[in-house]
Amino acid sequence: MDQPKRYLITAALPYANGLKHIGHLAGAYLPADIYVRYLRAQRRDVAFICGSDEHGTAIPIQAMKEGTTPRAIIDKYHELIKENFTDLGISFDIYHRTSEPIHHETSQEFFLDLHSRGELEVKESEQYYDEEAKTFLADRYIMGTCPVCGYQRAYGDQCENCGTSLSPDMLINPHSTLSGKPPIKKSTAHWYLPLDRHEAFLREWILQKHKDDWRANVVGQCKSWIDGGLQPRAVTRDLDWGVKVPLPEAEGKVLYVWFDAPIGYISATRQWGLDTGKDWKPYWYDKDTKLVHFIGKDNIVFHCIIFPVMLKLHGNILPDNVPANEFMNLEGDKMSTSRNWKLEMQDYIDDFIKKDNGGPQLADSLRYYLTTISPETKDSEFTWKGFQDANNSELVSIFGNFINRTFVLMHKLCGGKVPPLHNAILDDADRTMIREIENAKPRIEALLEQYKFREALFEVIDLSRKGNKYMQEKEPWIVARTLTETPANQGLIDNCLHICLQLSANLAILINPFLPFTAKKMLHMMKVVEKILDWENAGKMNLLSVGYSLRAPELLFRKIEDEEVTAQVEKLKAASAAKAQTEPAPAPSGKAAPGTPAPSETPTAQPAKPTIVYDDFAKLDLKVGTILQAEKVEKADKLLKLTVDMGAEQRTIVSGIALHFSPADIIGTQVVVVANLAPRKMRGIESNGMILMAEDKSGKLHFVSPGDKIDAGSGVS
Ligand code: B3M
Ligand code: ZN
Repeated sequence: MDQPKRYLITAALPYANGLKHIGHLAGAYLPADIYVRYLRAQRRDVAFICGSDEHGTAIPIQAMKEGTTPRAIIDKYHELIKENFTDLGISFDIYHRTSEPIHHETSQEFFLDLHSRGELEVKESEQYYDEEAKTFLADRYIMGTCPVCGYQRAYGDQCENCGTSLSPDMLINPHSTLSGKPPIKKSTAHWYLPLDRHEAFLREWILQKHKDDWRANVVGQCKSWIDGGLQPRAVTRDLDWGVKVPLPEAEGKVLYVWFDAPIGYISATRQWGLDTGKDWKPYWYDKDTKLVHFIGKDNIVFHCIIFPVMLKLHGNILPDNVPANEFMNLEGDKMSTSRNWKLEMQDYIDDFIKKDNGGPQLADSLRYYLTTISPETKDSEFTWKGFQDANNSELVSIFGNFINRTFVLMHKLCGGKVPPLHNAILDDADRTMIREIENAKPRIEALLEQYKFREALFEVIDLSRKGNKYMQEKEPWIVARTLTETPANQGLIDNCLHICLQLSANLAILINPFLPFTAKKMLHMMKVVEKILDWENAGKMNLLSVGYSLRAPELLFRKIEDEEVTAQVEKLKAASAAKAQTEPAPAPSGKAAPGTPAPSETPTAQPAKPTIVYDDFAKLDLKVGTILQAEKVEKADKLLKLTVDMGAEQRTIVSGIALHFSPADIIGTQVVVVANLAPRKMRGIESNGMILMAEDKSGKLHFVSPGDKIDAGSGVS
């Protein structure tokens, strides 16, 4: 495989509107960091780019919530998030900001370039407008009910309950988050990126060229977007917070945040070039650069469809891969800022790393557990018990224990020096262990190159497990008892500890991308310089010279106690209970919500369904219906198209229940239908009515049905 000349690695730019949780860390930043540390250990030319995403409606909305200015919000969260990443060992080459002038300049140039090439379209359209606040309602300034899952607090750009990306027009019962009022429609001009013009390119590039080397979930999401019909995407907004649209006729308009944010990768690279004296251009223009975007799955379309089209038009290189992760749940439920069911990086840092018995080893404990449960192919779950087990029975008992035993025994039985290897008396067990050490490198390397971090880490731990087993078999402490009678047995002890010490040095190299603080500590114990961690040294059996004296062992990891775990679970429950008392109950959740963006709530408290009078209820025409037919809606994995017998008529109803029921199973089921709901088009199908569903604690949906079979069309009251 040809090696690229240089690497440009990006991790999604977090919105600087609040603290980020460990779902974000596990989704993008930690895997990116592991990959980058591996590349650096290979002495490859790499730039690791990240920074704050400081535009979009999320920022001014948070400012309103905190009673301050957008500027104060970004200044505050930029610093906090940046420091959190440092504490957790995320080693960006630059952590930039999209509020910097160089970014405004870069994205304006980018926009003008596309504009002057005729690659953007300008169109007048009717958009939601808040008459009271005298402003257009872009993205998160508008809320309503999600047409897919029924969540009542979906934003104009995305439903945070089911992850579907939305446009304001798709919301049911839209209302302004500024005044709480229903908006009116008003005409306004915007610039669009006509994605439809690029369908052939996207099909070829993603669905052909990368169909095998990109993750299946990534290709699958792209395919459903492309098959669903690509539409022109507005790249400007009527807002006053953001990068100004650099055209005289665009007064009062800014670039859409998802237009400028990915350009943030480019402006950050420019800044990094200025800071380091490096030429940044080849990183974005030379085909011999490998560009990899690390993101969470809710960012896939932006990084795989929209941004690549922009890059292609602008003459830049395209990403070689976009290893997007699925979501990480927490203690049996999806992570959620609005319900306060989360573990922020800050909390972990305060409760573990910055405590008396903490320190960077606790950063590695978290990095370890998050990597072992990395949601690479499917959603995964963080539990405190799981964290404790991974730390105590793997890091402490296997890896840490091996290193510790090796150092203790080397001091006890070999005078604190690296013993020689006596080739003449090597036995099978020794030779097998040596082979294992040599073979681990290519295996781990192949996994890392394929972004399979959890498997790669498993291999490292497995190697230390083999070390323990080898030592257990050799029992040098027992052999030591025979020395007075058979002094030549020192040779057996030497061989065992020589091999274990070379294995320790190998483990330092192999663990370094994952647990950098641990690798550092091991260097200190081995009294060697950082250079030894070069990846090319892995697999070698001469890393520590014979006769070299090593330091006394230090414990690499500490145990996590039961009380710590219980306290965390309680803290989590208390925080979410406290939130539930001050906030309205969120609508039922069907499935895991996005792991990457921190959901922010609207500043206007949403009424927790106010009391109604009987007349309000009486407006609902509820009827019993019998499902006659059910089929999946093409290109919409959540929707079923149902034909429902309503007695006097048959209705077509589109329902967002496809993830919960298979069509064949529900034929003949009796359901309760809201029969007088205004018709709505979903995926081109007119839906006439809504089916009532109940959701249990696990998020599973159940039909609300009459107890006995009754005539279709019967009234419900
Ligand atoms: N800030 C959304 C997110 O945090 C967005 C990512 C931008 S990456 C260019 O999920
Ligand atoms: Zn939804």
